[in-house]
Amino acid sequence: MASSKREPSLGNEAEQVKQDLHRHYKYTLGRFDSAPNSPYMLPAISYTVRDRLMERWSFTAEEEQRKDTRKVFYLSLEFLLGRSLSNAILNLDMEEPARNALMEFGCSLEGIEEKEKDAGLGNGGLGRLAACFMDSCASLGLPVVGYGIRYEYGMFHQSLHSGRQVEQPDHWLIDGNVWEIERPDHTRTVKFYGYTEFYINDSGKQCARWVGTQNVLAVAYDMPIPGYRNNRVNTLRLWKAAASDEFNLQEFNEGDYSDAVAQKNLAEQITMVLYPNDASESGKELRLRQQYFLASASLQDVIADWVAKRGENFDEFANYHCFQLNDTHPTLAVAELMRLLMDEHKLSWHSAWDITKKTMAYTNHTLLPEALEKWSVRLMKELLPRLLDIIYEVNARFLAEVAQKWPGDIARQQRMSIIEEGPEPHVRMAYLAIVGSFSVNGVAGLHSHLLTTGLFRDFYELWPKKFNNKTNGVTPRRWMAHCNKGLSALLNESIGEAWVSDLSQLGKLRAYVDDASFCERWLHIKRNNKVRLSNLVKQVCNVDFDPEAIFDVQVKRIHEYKRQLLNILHVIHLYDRITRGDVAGIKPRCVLIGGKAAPGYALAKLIIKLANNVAHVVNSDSKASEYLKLVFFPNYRVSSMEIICPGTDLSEQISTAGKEASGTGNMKFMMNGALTIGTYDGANIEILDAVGAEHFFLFGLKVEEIGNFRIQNDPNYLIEQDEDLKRVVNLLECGHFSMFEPGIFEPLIWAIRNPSDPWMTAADFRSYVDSQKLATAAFEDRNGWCKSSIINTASSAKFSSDRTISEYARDIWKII
Ligand code: 26Q
Repeated sequence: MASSKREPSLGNEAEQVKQDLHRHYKYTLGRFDSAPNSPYMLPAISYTVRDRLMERWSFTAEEEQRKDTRKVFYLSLEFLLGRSLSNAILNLDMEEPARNALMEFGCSLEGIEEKEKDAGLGNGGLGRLAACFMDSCASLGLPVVGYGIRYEYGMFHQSLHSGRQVEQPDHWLIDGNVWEIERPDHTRTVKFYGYTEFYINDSGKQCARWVGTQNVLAVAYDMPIPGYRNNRVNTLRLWKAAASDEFNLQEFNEGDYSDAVAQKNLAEQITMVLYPNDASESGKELRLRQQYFLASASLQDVIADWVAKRGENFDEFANYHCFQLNDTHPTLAVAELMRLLMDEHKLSWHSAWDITKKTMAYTNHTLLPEALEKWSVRLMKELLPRLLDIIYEVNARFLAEVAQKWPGDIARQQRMSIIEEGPEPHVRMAYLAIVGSFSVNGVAGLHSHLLTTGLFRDFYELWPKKFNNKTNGVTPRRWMAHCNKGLSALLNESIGEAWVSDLSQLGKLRAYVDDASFCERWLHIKRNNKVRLSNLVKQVCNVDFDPEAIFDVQVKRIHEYKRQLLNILHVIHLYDRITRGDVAGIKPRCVLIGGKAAPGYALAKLIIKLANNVAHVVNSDSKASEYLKLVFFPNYRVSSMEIICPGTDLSEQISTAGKEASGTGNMKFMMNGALTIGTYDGANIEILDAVGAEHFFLFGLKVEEIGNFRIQNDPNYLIEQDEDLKRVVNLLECGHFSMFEPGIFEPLIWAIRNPSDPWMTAADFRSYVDSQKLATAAFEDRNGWCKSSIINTASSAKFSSDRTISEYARDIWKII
């Protein structure tokens, strides 16, 4: 483990921690009582922990200054951090002293920790991946800085009204945020609108500058990212938009006060809210402003740092910097770096392009062609005219290269052009990212393969060496050590404590699979975690989950391709069998579904409504509820996953093959000893490979099979042929789950019956139900299941984000 040499003076001695807690409560927060329920205990303990972070943070900063090494900048519109206190306590090894100090106030550590609001600055997988990566970079001692946006409102709060999703604002900063430090001295100015002016400089060279702009300030807020017990603290810098005084003053002098205020609002809107779409929502100007705001502020920040140290000499710049683009969202960085280097720092096109191509790296997270980002040329011309000039020039030079390689192949030039021509021309952001980067990676083996053979095939033919795979991972600190204390204790005792920062140690667990007393303890821990989850389900859904039943869980964003609908069809099928009295082989099962739908995604919202209606019918049927429970768990977020994944037996990873780029929830469940029921898709394939087919419930069509199947696929025929499916669809059609709102599920029925069903719901139904039967039977064999559970955890080493980050660091970033 990489560690900083200097020893921090602020220690974890019980007495010192107690004193600090008292001091912060009284002097920092001005509280003179000591009520156990005081809302100020959370900030008081947070400040106490933060003091210890601060010292290590300053060491890391000092070391970085001194060492002057190559650095990586992870650019992402999303960092889905969740809670910080419990994470900092774990990574700083402060659990005991923190617990004891709080006890003096009559508080429990867990009770205080769960009062912290999640930092929900992301939609789902991509945002949480960025957070796991930050944890791994700090834990591996790597010089990586995260750059993102400090949204005033994070991912919306989901509540349910009559079973329908209602979005409410997530004002996560309302009680203040102990985990950020404002750095007004790092404020940057970001330009919008205006026009390009060409001029001849003193040495007679033609230059361009962007003038007549409206400027917005970017104010830096830094969040500490502690490494795991290595005295290192990295930085996540989040930008907040503020109006520039200069602009206000000008308006004010012209006597238009209200216009000035309106302008201020317009500026501050930029970082007001996270867009809650996890597939691209096209065309929203504010979203484009967010993207440019992040790209420009971050690059200016990095360049200012360089100039302060090295002056205006950029010869070595590319050797010292690498920018990792988290999907296309920050891709304007390609054009912005060109602009800054040419217009502001007077480099030639040639030198600027050389630097850009050597420093930018792009990660793709989607295979859905409709989710590839595009921005209209018209909008870009208005908002970012100088960047559009640059994009056109990049494209012209790129197409010349294409023409040289494939002379006369006009179709190919059109296909590969960064500009999609048509009545309304668009900029294809993924193409800009590929052309401007030295590395393009997918996030799981299959995904990377499908990128080079499908979506980006032309580019792969041109530059095969640019393309690579980096299979995702998740941090074992949050997703095992923190969220599963029972399992952690057992692991520490049996295989030692090193696994937390070296997950390959988990392999040693295989030696215990036939150890009966170990198995008993394993099952006991799982049972405790299931009781904890049952209590949560009781509290938020008022439904009783029996910890003896199999806990069958699907939590993730609601999407057609993720096929929550298929899961619900299976529940309906079980319900149908039980109510008909056909209970042979049916065993108690508790099904939990959770996740948010994009506010504008009607069908996804209808799936939530169906889950709730089916839940209501099943849970209130005396016969069915003996065997079967279903809940739709509201407001699924990072902190709920921390309780859900340790309590899960069966992890649902049932996307249509070829659609889920990787998945990361699948990895969290596996680490915590759940078995997967899943398709041959994304990282499931690698999970299956690691764990072995006997410990995984594989079902469904594979990518290669889907292509052929689609041609002759007729869901209506399949429904006719399959008695079980027919009955399920009949129950839906006869309004059994929509008694009071007849017909509301028509669009979902149509989706199942749709002859061109893109999600293969009917096609995979039979094999899904059969696979579920196998899972039920397997669960009945308590010891066999326990063995599989242990083997799942034991085989999960590959899915540590430490492994993923080591690969990025070695292959792309070249920093180890
Ligand atoms: C884009 C433009 C405008 C508005 C919103 C967006 C937008 C926002 C978020 C588009 C996509 C996202 C998020 C995508 C995402 O989370 N993808 C998931 O990434 C995971 C990490 O690599 C993978 O494991 C999942 O398979 C993938 O779905």
